[in-house]
Formats: sequence, C-alpha cells, structure tokens
Amino acid sequence: MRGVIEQYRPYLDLPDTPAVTLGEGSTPLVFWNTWGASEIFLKLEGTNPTGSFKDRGMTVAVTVARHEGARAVICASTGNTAASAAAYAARAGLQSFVVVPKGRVTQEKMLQALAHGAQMLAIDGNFDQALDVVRTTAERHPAIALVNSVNPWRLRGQESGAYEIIDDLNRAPAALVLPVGNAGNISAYFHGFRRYGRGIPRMLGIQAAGASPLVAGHDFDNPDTIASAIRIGKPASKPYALEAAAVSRGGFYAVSDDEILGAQKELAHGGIFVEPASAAAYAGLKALREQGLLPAGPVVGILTGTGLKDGSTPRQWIDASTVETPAERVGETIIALMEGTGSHVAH
Ligand code: AN7
Repeated sequence: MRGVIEQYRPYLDLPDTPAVTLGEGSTPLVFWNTWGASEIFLKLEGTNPTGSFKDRGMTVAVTVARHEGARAVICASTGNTAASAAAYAARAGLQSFVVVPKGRVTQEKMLQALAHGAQMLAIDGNFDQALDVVRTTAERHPAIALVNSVNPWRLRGQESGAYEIIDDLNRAPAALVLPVGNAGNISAYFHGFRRYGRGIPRMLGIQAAGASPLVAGHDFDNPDTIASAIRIGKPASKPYALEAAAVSRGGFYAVSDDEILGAQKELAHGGIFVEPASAAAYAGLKALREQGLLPAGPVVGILTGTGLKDGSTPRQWIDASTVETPAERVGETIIALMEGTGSHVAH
C-alpha cells in the first residue's frame, strides 16, 4: 500500500511536500457476474483505511492543508468525511472539527471521528445547513482548512479511483455506476477519466428516492432516506455532476429504500458487506439492467463504504437468524439446519 499520493503524484499537481498518508487506495476491483453482454465489476472502497472512499481525497486535502500552515481542519459530514478527516488530521498533527446534523449520523462513524480526537459539533439541521456553516467558518479563519469536497484537492485525490480502474481493466469501462450525495465523487471520477486520457465511461449516478435532487431537477429541503450517508438535498458539486452525465451520455436514477435494503442483503449474501449508501449503487445497477440501460462490456459499480459503518440497518435481518443452543448439541443442531429439518431452538 503506497498510498494515493505516491502512486499518482504526477497526476495531482501537488506542491513538493511530504504526504500525509495511511496507505489509502489500491482497492480491489472484484469481478461479480456477467449480466447479458455486461460484465459487472465492483470496486470495494470500504477497504480504505477508515472504511470509505473519502480517504483518497483526504490524504491530498490534509497534505496541502499542513503544507499551507493550517492548524486545524473542519468539515460538515454525514459521517464518512468526518471519520476520514479526523484520522488524517490526527496523522498530520492537526486538530479537527466536525459539524454534523444532530441524531442523523451513525454511531459507528461518530465513534471513529471521536476516537481520532475530533471535536464534534452537532447542529439542529441537515447536512446542507452544516455545510453552509463550515464554509462560513473557514472563510473567516484562515488557520482552519475546509476539507469537504468543495475543497478542490479532495476531488483531485478522489480522481485516483478512475486511474486505478483503468490500470486494472487496461481500458475505460463502458459505464460507471455510483451513489450520489453531495456529487463530489461522480465529479472526481469524471475528471479522473478525462485526465487519464484513455476514454470516459457513461457516468450513471444513483440517488435515494427521498434525496434525489439530481433526478428530480430541484433541491430537496428535507431529504429523507435510510441511507444516511447520502441524505443530502442540495449537492455542492451539482454543476460538475450534470456536466459529467451530459458529456458521458450518462444520467441520474433514483432507487427506493426497499431496493437499497434488498441490494445490501444480496451483496452481503455474495460476500460483500456495504453500508446502505453503497448498496444504492448496486440497487441502481439492478434497476438499470431491468430497464435494458446497461451497456455491453465492463461496467463498474463503486461500493463506497463498508457495512461495518452502519450496524443499525442490517441488524433487523441479522437478529432473526441466531440460534441458541447448549454447547453439547451444536453438532446435531447444525446437521438439522443443513438438512432443513427440526427446530432452530434446541432447548
Ligand atoms: C458511503 O461523509 O457526504 O456524492 O459527509 O459516505 O461525493 O457526496 C458522504 C457521502 C456515497 C456520496 N457513499 O458521495 C459525508 C458525505 C458513501 C458516502 C457518498 C457518501 P458524494
């Protein structure tokens, strides 16, 4: 694990300064299945050091912040940016401040940020309002670097996902399918493919139906979905995202919370555990397949974060399947379960 900066420094136009890195990037691109003429690959971004794709951009943003003399970093977050910012700030010896929508961030993500020493500030409001607050704060205080994806260095780092896919497939895929919240990632991938100069896939952005401003064509004042990471009603990178979809002949599609949960379960039963926001990408792949909208050739789904970051959602289907049994009856209980006979509860 060399880290994004060492791997791709010539593409990043960075100042000559040591990298703040945790060995992010180089994530697995897993062949999943053949669907008609499409070969489906899934990129497991949950294998990054803090469990999400945010680390690709954070290594670059925090490297530059430290180089420019910042004393602290600040971000608004639905959780993953917070965890990543806190970890990279800790690595760099900087303070971190995280503004979150109160009660709307998973415990696991809060725990991560706090473990790395972040100061958490919870506001009565949603992500979009939190982002407004941190933008104003960073403008007024030059020693505090804003590390949301409105920081161009974040997006430069996230472009590395596109470079890796081309390096792995030895060509650009026919389509890229990814979940969209603030629309930073889809913008970064688009610019990454463009910069790498080996072709641009159709950029297909998936939003949760209750938070789907790019599908509906208007902002959402009260975004609502089980996928808390992408509960965002006013995407900051909207203009870039619209350009990405238009230039690549892609588009934006909405999936329901039920489709997201079904996709999460299907992936888990295939060995891949992701959080609901990431499952939205797979739900999108399935919906596009149904509608005959997947092109022939390699199609890559970006699974943005690990399932361990949101225990609340899958717990509903996990609790039902644990069998209590006396130790001496474990063997016979298993045999009975394998044969599909007998009671699950061997008391
Ligand atoms: C798992 O952490 O916005 O469209 O504050 O955590 O680039 O915003 C997270 C977003 C997809 C959407 N998947 O990416 C935050 C935050 C996961 C995410 C997205 C997020 P963008």
